[in-house]
Amino acid sequence: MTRNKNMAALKAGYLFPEVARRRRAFAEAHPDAHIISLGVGNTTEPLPKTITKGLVDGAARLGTMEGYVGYTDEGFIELRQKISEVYYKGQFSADEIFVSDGAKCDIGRLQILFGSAVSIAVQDPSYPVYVDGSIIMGVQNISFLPCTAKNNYFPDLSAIPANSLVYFCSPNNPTGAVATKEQLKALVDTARAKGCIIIFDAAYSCFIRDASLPKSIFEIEGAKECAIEVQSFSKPAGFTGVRLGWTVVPKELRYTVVSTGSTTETTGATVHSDWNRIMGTLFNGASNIAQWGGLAALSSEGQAEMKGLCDYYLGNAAIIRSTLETKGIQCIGGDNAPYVWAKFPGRDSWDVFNEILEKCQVVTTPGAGFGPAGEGYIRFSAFGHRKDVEEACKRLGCF
Ligand code: PGU
Repeated sequence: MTRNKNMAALKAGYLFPEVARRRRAFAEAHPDAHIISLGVGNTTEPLPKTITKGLVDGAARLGTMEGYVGYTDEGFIELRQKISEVYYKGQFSADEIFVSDGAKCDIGRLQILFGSAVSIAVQDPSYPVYVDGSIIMGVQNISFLPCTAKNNYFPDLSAIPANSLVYFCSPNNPTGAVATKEQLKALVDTARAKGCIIIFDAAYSCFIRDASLPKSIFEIEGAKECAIEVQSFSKPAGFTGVRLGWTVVPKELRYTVVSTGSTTETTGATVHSDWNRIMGTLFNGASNIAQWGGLAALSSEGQAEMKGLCDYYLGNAAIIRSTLETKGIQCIGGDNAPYVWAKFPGRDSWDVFNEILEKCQVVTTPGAGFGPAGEGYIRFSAFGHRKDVEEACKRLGCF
């Protein structure tokens, strides 16, 4: 039996297990150290009351004759309708919303939809799953679109190859930058003109506090013809371990190619019908208990609880950012996102990661793990108990 040869094309291990490996090695060498993690973006606060009740009641229903349900296919209809109403002003029918076990899992399955011959374009830096997942699929043509201080963290759209799959994450992981409506409009117009499809990752939309900033690609006219959106309950509802998310695939979305200025539809099949086929074949629905939790999260009390959780983490982010800025370290993010992106000019980001771990016993994430343009940066995650974040900041103050 031979190995999937694409595995050998991956540069290194997945970023976060590598961070965890270094943390473990440090802990073994320093058994008395109290290590604080501002590394992986993992929620830490307990589930709020209404959301917990939704899960508990859901589990109890499964123990009754009237309440029992088995496979739920693409998700409970009520949940799909509620998602459309709460997040998209009802502009999607329930069958355009596919409930999933999380955004990361759907990003992996979406790659199957487009196969290995596709060219992809990604923001650089960005969530490593876009590139690593594509490499595992056998994708060879990858365009990195630098997003740095020089371009105000928005890529040069002219560098997007025609007919490519474009990954776009806003608020961005790791920089925390959020694209404006005008910028997303330009992205949508470019995608339509060049025959591209956008996979828009909105996993952090709940952290957007500036009301002028878009929370979904579907706030932009024309997006239904060129975009898929992945979303998650992980960060707003604390469902990183419960697992629940969704993907919106509009029925208007078509496979098209553009060459010498003209657009041709490549097949009668819609992306929606293919996604239905893939999900029906490879996925058996999200946990029904998680879905009842999701429904509770979308009730008005649940929405207030989700906002409370996000505000808590944004409070942490503000503390981290002001600590770093007081030290004269240039930062962005943390205001509409749970990550602070800090600049260490001319430094190797793994070296800075090691230095912070050794001097402060604080775990971070090195920018280079998010793409070539991340070199020289460190990502600080705002997910943590307040007292740990305060303690970490005290230590960061003196490194
Ligand atoms: N999309 C983005 C942009 C993310 O940053 C993350 C989590 C996800 C999706 C995952 O969403 P789920 O719905 O929970 O599947 N990123 C974290 C956790 C690390 C990881 O490997 O997912 C982070 O620290 O970047």
